[in-house]
Amino acid sequence: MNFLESRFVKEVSEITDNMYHQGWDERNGGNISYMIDEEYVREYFPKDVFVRDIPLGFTADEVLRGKYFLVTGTGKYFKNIIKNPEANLGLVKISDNGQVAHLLWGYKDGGKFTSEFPAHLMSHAVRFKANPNNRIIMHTHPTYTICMGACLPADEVIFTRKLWKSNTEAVVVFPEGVGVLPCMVCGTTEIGEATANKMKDHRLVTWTNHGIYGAGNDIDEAFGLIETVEKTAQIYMLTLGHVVNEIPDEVIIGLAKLWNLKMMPGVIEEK
Ligand code: 2HA
Ligand code: ZN
Repeated sequence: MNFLESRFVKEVSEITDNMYHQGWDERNGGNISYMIDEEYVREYFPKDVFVRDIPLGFTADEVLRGKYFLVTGTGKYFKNIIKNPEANLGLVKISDNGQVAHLLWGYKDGGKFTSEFPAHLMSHAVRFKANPNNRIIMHTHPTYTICMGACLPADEVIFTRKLWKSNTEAVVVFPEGVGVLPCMVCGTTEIGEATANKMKDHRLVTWTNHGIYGAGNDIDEAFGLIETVEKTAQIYMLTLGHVVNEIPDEVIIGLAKLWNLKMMPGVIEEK
């Protein structure tokens, strides 16, 4: 079977096309990594034959060694993936020493994985330990989320509270709240470590003045988390300075009780 026709390539091509059309992924903005179980890889690659090796530039966590990832390429545009997945995506296997990505498929024009691969792999390791079903790390630049981060202190309790108070869906979709990082240099192992540290408690982490990371068991979960933050941030920004009806704390607590959710502590005072 041809990997180009796999559901994995199809899913990533379709969601990146969707995200581009949301206006979130200008130029080469955004990146996705999809951990694919070996049993599925074997349906397309009966044995490992590597096209070339690409150094990671850091040492991947032990839980990721020998694992396979379908990853967007550095400098590649989300809008082009659906037209030419083989040039814009790559399937890599993390080496046994955690220092190399063995390329099995893709990056056809000599490219390599996204510059944010450290943040992706470090986040995968943390989410995988918290939840062995996690498969997706997704990064994008949603406009209203970036606007909202610019209008608030870089504080996850404040950011989460504003989201929960603006849209009744928010606490239901992300009861654990949203992690917030201050503005930092991206593409580095430092921002990767900081992101992964937040991913211990959150499936969502914003990078102030830059964008957001989402994690999930599948593309729908990661995308659904991000689109709910973005929709809520849009509501927040469009009503900023005009709000008459803010969601009362009692309703947020009521929603969490109704759905049996554990809320991020310190955001809403329980009475
Ligand atoms: O890949 O989004 O954060 C382009 C970016 C960098
Ligand atoms: Zn980015």
